[in-house]
Amino acid sequence: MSSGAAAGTLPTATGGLRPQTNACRVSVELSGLWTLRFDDRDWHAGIRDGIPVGVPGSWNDQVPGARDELGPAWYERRFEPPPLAGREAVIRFGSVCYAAQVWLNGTWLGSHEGGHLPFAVPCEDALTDGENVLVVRVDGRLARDRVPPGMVPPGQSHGRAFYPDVPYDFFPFAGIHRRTELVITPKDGIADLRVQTARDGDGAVVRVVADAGDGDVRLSLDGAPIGTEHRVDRHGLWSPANPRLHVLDVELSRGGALVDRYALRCGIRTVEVAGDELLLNGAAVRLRGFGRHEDFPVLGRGAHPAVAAADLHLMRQAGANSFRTAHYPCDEETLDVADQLGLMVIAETPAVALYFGDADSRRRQELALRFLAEMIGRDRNRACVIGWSVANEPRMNHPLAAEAMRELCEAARALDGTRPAGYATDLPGTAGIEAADIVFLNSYPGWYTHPGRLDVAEAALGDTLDRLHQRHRKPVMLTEFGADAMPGAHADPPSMWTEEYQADLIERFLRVAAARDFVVGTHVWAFADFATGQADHRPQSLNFKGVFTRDRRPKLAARRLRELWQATAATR
Ligand code: BDP
Repeated sequence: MSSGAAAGTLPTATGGLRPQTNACRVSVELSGLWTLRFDDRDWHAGIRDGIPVGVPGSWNDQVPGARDELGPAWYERRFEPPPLAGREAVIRFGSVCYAAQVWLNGTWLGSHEGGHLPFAVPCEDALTDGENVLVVRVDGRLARDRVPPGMVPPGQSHGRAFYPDVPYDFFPFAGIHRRTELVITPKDGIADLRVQTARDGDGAVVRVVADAGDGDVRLSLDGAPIGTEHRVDRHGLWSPANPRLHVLDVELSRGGALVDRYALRCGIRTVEVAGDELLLNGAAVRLRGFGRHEDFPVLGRGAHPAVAAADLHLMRQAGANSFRTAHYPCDEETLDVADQLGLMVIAETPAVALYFGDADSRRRQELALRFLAEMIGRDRNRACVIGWSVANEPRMNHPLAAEAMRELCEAARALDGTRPAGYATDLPGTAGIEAADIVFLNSYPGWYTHPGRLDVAEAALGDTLDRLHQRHRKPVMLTEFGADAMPGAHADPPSMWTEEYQADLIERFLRVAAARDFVVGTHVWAFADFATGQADHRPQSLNFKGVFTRDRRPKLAARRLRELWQATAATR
């Protein structure tokens, strides 16, 4: 399992360059009302007697009786395209959960496995001038050979049983979850773009690689021509205090005629791990923020820019400077907001609750590697993304587990040597952590252990952090900690499930972390309450560890965090 070989065989991002509309390119958004059918007859040529359903959105909370439905189901959308004028066309999906098969006018276009990541299928041969019928078969069923896995054998699940039968703590929403676009681009145009930064004194050097075949490529930054290497001084760098974004323009011409153009709005900054510190633009930084699910009433896991903007504004208002996209890559528009507001992001793959040693474990690992490559391919030019989380809470009870985590961390570094990689573990001290650049720790004293004992929990957390650091001698980030709080529940002295208990636990744990220089960040679990399957420990099928309710009303902890975090500088 050499990482070099593994990385070399990984496919590149299948979503391609993010769509945009300009003089050379057209993106037609296909969001809106689609038609849906919940049966598995063959509807690839077009659906009869379907029902209306909103896209993006999960079907589960839109259609009465479909809450636990995971498909397969069929979606249809009719549209008239603008003239192709000799250009290429693809249909690009931002995320379909979990597997998609796509037809246009009865012609097979392609398929994709895995949610939360974009993919594009070429369509110009099937496209007609008039009305076109786009059909997508969506399969959200749970299976052991999928990532994340479902219906796992007893003993391979983290906690208690859920319905639907998932080994992770969030609802397995299904549907077309993000933007779908008809994307028209010039033939042999700009296929890919890579912007890498390296520290140079108190500024940074940017290297731009444009994959554009033959032709003249001209680059400019904020309107001024630049070469493929360009120095930016400290005033031009992106940071939470000054989230400065530049516009990188790429123009491709052949024989003196403009063939293609692409404008990338990007921040320029560097990230390094040095000793026990995480450095942003050469200065030590500590992350303060949340783990955030994409979850909202009615939308399910469907992306909406208003929710993304509202959430990240609330984070900023609380004084947060970062979040983790638990437990899958977030929507691209959310990253736009993060870039603009100066929120640092740990981007996580969909590899949650992996387990090892059965007949499907190599397939799951191949999928985890593929999804990691797709995520890095999509997000590698983002200033806001400052680290990769290659997995969340894998089962470490098999010797292959440590090897798998090593392989994923090494693959992340081979694909992108400019950001630290790690995986979130709830089992400190297990093998495989040495492959991580930062130890990402999920820890729940005061909740799953030491219930009701905040004093004991505080000491236990300090002890875990110290042992972890002594053993691994690298920075530690507390990627999860928290307590469920029922909105409106109060007690004095605080007791479990009350808003006071949650706020006090968070305050104590922030203090424990602040007292240790090697702790480079604290992310409260979670930003907002979120939907789970049904389980004895999940009242109303919700995880109540949110600092905000599912509809984004603040709990006591929101104000407490604001008081604590607003007093903290962005860097130490
Ligand atoms: C952590 C998991 C997270 C859960 C959380 C909890 O990473 O997905 O939601 O526990 O139980 O271990 O609240």
